[in-house]
Amino acid sequence: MRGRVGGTRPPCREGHPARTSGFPPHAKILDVSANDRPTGQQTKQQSRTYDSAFLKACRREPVPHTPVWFMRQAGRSLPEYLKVREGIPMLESCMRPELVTEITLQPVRRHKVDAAIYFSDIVVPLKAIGLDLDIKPGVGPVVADPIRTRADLARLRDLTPEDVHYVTEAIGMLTGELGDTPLIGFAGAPFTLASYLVEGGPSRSHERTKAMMYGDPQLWADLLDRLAEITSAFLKVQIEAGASAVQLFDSWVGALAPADYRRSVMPASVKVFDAVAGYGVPRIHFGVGTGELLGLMGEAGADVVGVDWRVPLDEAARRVGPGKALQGNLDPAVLFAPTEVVEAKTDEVLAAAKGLEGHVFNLGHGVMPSMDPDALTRLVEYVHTRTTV
Ligand code: 1CP
Repeated sequence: MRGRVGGTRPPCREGHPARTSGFPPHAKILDVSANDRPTGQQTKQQSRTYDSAFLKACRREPVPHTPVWFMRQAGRSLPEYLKVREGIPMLESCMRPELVTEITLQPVRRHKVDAAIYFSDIVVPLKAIGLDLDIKPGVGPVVADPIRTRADLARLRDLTPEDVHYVTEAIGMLTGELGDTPLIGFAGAPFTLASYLVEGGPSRSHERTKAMMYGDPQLWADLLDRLAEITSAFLKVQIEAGASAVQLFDSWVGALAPADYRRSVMPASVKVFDAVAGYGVPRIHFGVGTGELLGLMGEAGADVVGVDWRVPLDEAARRVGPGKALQGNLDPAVLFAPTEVVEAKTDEVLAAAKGLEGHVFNLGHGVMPSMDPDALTRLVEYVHTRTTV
């Protein structure tokens, strides 16, 4: 099933369990394995945020100004983030709803971005199904026992809403606080998750991952299919709880040639996008260094294709084709240059975005820990000022 984002406004589904109170009882959470929400029905939060600039841009409708948010805006450079995180390990902080709510709101309060992104990490659902992994400061996700054989696949069981009850709780709290600012839910795409699971941690060349993909295509396909199931279930939890859009991060898939992407990765990503198509919330797809894959990543089922800084947006639009919005794409490193340079480079991005059907302004990848938060605040204001109609 392919969903369509746009068109007439779907009805609000009142009395949805996740919306009846700020703290939905776990027992009443819908079975996320069944795609039981009829196409186009919305939670109250999705309805409340429907007319936001961010969701309009995703739907390729006219906007009052170009909406802005930043990947990795939650956490990283903010002093108020470092303060609330003090002494709390990363994964534990993802499981504390009050803390998640606070960290998610911090960049919205400070920078006045047009969307919030849920504070979590792509490995949270894997931890939730019982894998022994941790996020090591300064390193990233590290898996104690990597997945490398058919027998290892048995450790990847289905994800249930109860496994991530803290996500439903946190989104319930968040949507009360966010008002008409949309919340973006997210997950890691099957390839990027597999790269951590197979390598056992961050990797530059993804050699073990590619060795499995090329050397044992059936095991690889089964691994990606398992991860697609888990990822779909995780995204459904977030949408059911009130996320107004979702982003699938395939951060490291730019390591692949288009033919290998199409053959060995795309079917699993298609499965994830199809699983959430019926909700009618925009689906964003992003990876780094994916200039050669942009068309295929759109084809996988995205409504919005994220572009890193290497391909100008007008050229990206040609590669993606009609019927999709684009997100991006200022080089994050530009933020370390003087304000006049940031503004000039931002103008270049906005000029390249002029003819797009829909544009969400973002960096070409995430906020870096050493970035000056004030430079980000100024950037949001600049994009808003330059694009207000
Ligand atoms: O202790 C800490 O503060 C650890 C730093 C940190 C943070 C703040 C990590 C470790 N993850 C996060 C949060 C996080 N991760 C968010 C929060 C929401 C936001 O503001 O965007 C998101 C969306 C992610 C997603 C994520 N994690 C991705 C995909 C996005 C991307 O940047 O490409 C990836 C690849 C990860 C893995 C990961 N987690 C953390 C690190 C340092 C890494 C990368 C490691 C590597 O280089 O492989």
